Amino acid sequence: MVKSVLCEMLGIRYPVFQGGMAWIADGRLAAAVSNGGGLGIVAAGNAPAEVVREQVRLAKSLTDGPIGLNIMLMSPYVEEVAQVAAEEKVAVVTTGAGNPSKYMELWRSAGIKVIPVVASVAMAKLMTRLGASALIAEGGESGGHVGELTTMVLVPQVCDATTLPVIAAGGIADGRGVAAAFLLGACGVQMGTRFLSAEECNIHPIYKEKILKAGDLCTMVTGKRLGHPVRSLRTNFARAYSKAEFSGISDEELEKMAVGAFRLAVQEGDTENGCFLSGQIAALVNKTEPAAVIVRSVMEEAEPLLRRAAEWVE
Ligand code: TUI
Repeated sequence: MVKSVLCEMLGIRYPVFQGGMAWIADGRLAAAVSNGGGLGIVAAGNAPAEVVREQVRLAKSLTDGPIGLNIMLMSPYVEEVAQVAAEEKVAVVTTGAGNPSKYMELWRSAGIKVIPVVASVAMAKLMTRLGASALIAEGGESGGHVGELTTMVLVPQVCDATTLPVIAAGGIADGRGVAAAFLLGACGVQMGTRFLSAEECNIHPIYKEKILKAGDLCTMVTGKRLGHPVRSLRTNFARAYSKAEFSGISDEELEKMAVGAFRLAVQEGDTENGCFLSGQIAALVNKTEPAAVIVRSVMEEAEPLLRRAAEWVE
């Protein structure tokens, strides 16, 4: 059994978070992960507050384990969703795609553990000062909105910048990734792409198939021109969007191209107009399994690797 301070802090068996994937991480997936001993996280994404509340309540009704809520800070409903987190008293709030400073006190005073995603050392220091309980250091190998740095480079620097527990994310999908993350100084991991293949993950079958079939070079980053780089599968849509970014079209037209693209991927499996968010590690995701099996097996794989780490030294 791998020991981690995160397990005691959160009352979980395995130090494995399921990423707060917008449009994807619903109450059912989150509950399945928490029932498997990890931390299941409902994603607010761009959803209105009442939809988020409903999914949080659904998750809680399906598990006795703790439930997290991921708040996407660029959401038009961010203010209301921040209140829902406090009202529903979720165990953990994670944040993404921005700076959650102005909500920290609201969540902390509701007894919620705040665990923001940080993509830089400066943000790690700020969040430590503002009372975060732990930090998620997410490298640009991840799917969705990405920062500049890779996991290999970001995690040790965040560990040096804080006394808080650090959870590594981006590019982790098996026990090797978990072991590597621990050797970089992390005491937990967050995985998104690996959970896309979970039985309880309610995405369109075409999306799941694409992840299971993906190879090493199957993702690309688009959206840099508008300041929101996003990693997704290299589909016709992603190629066309990328081409448009370097053409003469206006920012407004470019923005219009992406409207509804996450939903079209998740709900319709539309490869012409949908944006299939995925991490670079998709090539290592090859089978569909219950979420609980994923949580347990990555940690069971990591265990002998961490033991063997000592064998490098005479
Ligand atoms: O947030 C994510 N992944 C996401 S969010 C998303 S939805 C979206 N919609 C429209 C445009 C872009 C995204 C899909 N995937 N991961 C966590 C993450 N957070 N990655 C990077 C960051 C981050 C970036 C900058 C966190 C903090 C930050 O600080 C900015 C600042 O104000 O200094």
